[in-house]
Amino acid sequence: MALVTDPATTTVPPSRSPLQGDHPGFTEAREAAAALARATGAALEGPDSHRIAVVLGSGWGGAAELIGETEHTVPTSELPGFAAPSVPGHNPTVRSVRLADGSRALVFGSRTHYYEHRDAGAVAHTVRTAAAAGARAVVLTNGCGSLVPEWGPGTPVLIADHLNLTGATPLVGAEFVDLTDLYSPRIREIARSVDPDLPEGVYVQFPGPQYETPAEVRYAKAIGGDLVGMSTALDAIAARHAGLEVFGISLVTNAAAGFSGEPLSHDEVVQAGRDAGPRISALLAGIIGRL
Ligand code: 8IG
Repeated sequence: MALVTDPATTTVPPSRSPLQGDHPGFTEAREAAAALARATGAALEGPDSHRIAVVLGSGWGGAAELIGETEHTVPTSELPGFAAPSVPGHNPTVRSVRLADGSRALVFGSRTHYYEHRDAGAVAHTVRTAAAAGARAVVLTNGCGSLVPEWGPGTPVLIADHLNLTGATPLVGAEFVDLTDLYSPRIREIARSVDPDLPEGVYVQFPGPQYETPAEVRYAKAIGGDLVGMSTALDAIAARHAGLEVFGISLVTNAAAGFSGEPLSHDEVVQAGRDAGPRISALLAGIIGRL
């Protein structure tokens, strides 16, 4: 059978203006974007809207300062629809940042993870809010485990594709969203113009919150994975569905279970992020500056 998508059943083309159509989560995202516009003085479309959104994952927290000048910091608790975060070290604010060219970006200090509420709709709210706020592209960052021995802690890796092993989706009903080239080849090229040595790999999202067993890590490797984590794939699906161009970049914070002979700890993850912080912050700022 040929792997060709029938246009008649493809309701969502890969590129369209953000947040078109009806979806249960879109209404609340529009409300959150309106509240964000009030809090930041931004428009919801056009040159004074937030044209890019960035989601900071584990290890990426230091990047916000280098991306641009923070003009407003809004706790997500003041915006409709954001679940209260439950991860130590995660910062539940969204910043309105002025980029060097005068345009505006939204920088989310944390994300909602699937494992927090077992609700992919809660995960999707961040990127849907970004789309409703006028963003055209979203930069998804995360900390992850590595299945590639050469990619040790502190290595940034471009996400080329993903395997969604959560069994979940932020989509509801017959929403046939194309995920070919989900992770924008255009923006990956821009990233490599900032750092030509950036490797790229396939990110595997497990549901979490437990880390993998060594057997699950071997399985992830056998089916084509390079990185393991607990985020990003669901966010990316929701972002594409919302009409955003998606870019994903991981920071390896640990060798995946069974690769290093050491048990995994959250402290190790936090420390690897601290050590790599200055370098990956500069990298991220460089990429965003060229978008
Ligand atoms: I940071 O090794 C971080 N997040 N599933 N496995 C999974 N998630 C992670 C890991 C890891 N490291």
